[in-house]
Amino acid sequence: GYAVAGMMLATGASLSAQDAAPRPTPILAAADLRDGTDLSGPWHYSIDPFRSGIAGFHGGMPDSGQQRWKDVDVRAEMAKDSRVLYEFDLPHSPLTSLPSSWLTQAPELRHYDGLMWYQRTFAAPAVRKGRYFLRFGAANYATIVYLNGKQVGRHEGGFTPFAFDITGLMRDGLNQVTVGVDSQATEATVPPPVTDWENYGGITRPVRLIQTPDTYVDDAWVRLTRDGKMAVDVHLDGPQAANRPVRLRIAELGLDRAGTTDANGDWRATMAAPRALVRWSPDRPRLYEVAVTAGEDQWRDRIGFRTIERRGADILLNGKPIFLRGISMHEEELGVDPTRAMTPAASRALLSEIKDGLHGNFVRLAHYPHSDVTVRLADELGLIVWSEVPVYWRVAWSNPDTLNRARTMLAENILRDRNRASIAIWSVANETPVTDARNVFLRTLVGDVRRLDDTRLVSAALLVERGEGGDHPVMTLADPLADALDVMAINTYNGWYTQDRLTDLARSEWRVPVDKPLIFSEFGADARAGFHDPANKQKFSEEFQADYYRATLGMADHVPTLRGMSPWILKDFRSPRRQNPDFQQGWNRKGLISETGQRKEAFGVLSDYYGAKAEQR
Ligand code: GCB
Repeated sequence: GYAVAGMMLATGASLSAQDAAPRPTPILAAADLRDGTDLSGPWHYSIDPFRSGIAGFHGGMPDSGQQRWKDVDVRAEMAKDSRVLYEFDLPHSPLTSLPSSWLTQAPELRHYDGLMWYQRTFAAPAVRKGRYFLRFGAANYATIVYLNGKQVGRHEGGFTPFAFDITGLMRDGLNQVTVGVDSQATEATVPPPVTDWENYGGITRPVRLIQTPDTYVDDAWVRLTRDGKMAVDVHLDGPQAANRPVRLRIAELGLDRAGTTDANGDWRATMAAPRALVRWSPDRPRLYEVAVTAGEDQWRDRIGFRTIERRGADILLNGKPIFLRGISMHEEELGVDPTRAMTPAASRALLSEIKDGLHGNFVRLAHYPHSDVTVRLADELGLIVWSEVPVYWRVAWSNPDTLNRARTMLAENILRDRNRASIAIWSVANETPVTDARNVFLRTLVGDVRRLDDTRLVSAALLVERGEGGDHPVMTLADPLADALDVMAINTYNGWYTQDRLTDLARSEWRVPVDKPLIFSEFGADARAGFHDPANKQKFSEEFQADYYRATLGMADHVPTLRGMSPWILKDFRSPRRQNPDFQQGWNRKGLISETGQRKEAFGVLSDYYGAKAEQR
């Protein structure tokens, strides 16, 4: 599709040197807390399965009658002049409500995978001053944006934010925004076409018009360093970014520090952490109002402060060893017809099941960056987060464009979220078979993480080799990438995808490097909520799943370096590859709760286990 040709570096990210992590522009850190106009609500939509609005059928520019972004009154022009032809008319096309995936917007779109056009108008502020950005929380997968008939930019990647400066293209009165979103994955995209989740095409997170002064705080990162100092990095953008006075304030802590940006608009400072600082932890998720001022601009965020490190096989939070009592989740809300639009309420319903229901302190946000709504809520509720990019299964390891895509989305993810205390682990990949090309690719991503954020741990969910030890399975981690990681993570499904008897699992032998923490980033078994089979405990019964959890937790207890787990998965989620008509009906049923929130028996097994572990501390 058009998604691939010429779409790389769509954010304007520069990859000048191979060793520099790409830096998307603008960053607009903490954009969700900036003043702006929410463009959520009704938008017109129109399908374009042959991408006629992107290229003519013989290549080149589309015919003028197919140029969807045109700012024309189709009806009036055709009525006036009988030679005029338009084969679209977005302002008279049906309406739907954004954000949401188109899969739920009309029954005939349930399996649509391709290019979709969206359009709406908004009124310019009566008095315009400073700069205006059009900021998308996420659009899946490749996006092209026009304002008043002119292209403002493109972006690739379904789960990270992007923004365009539209100051110069805005006009008085009504402005027309047209957005083409193409959901189709190819061998070269990230993720590639085959995954185990629904590909929710469309604009799945809010679109906002954000106003800033001409020179504004584009990025600010305030954190504790590994040795417990307070550090700040600020980047200004605009005509007066250089040699500009800036100020960091955390009023509740009496912190007030002034500085001056350098010629590039950067200010960096390190200082002693204030005495009164209460460190963020799952038990006490304290957040502070942080302000950075520069000229007319006032940047703010709510930030928690903590340290996270590895010492030998231990993970230390604020200097103390911690066990991660977690679970994995997809970005998919409860209900029979989810559309991947995470409202605060939808996110809270899921995270509170982890925190209160399971006695958890950890969540793996699989398999891509989740909404900022969810990450902020994890900050607030006190859940430690594993955040990852969709480098999943069979990626085109040797394709430099694919690598650039992955690097750009990783950078966008980290730059959006590195002020979130909840995030402890950045993961660069999931279940990727070992090859030389893959090792080079993933080591590049690990290097990028370390350059962008030296305060967190790096991991990847790895594959493990299964062998026989006579009467017990022998699981060996022989992945050369393990060297590059702080935390090793393994997905294990013995007893579900293998013929192992659950009663043998506890005797499994784990051969893993002993000098680093290990996490079970996944284990799980399907069960259809309400299907009981106490006598035979066949697969898909609640009893089988509960037994599987007991057995796997028993196995986990015998792995000396295990420091946490995020079983698969909190909630049943849509997956087109799961078509057992009796039990799955298009859903991966490994949830501990069903799609409507019904708890399965295994929920109680894990809840009891975590409850007891939480007491042990
Ligand atoms: C895995 C994948 C996850 C799948 C899960 C499953 O290992 O990482 O995305 O959904 O297994 O259910 O098979």
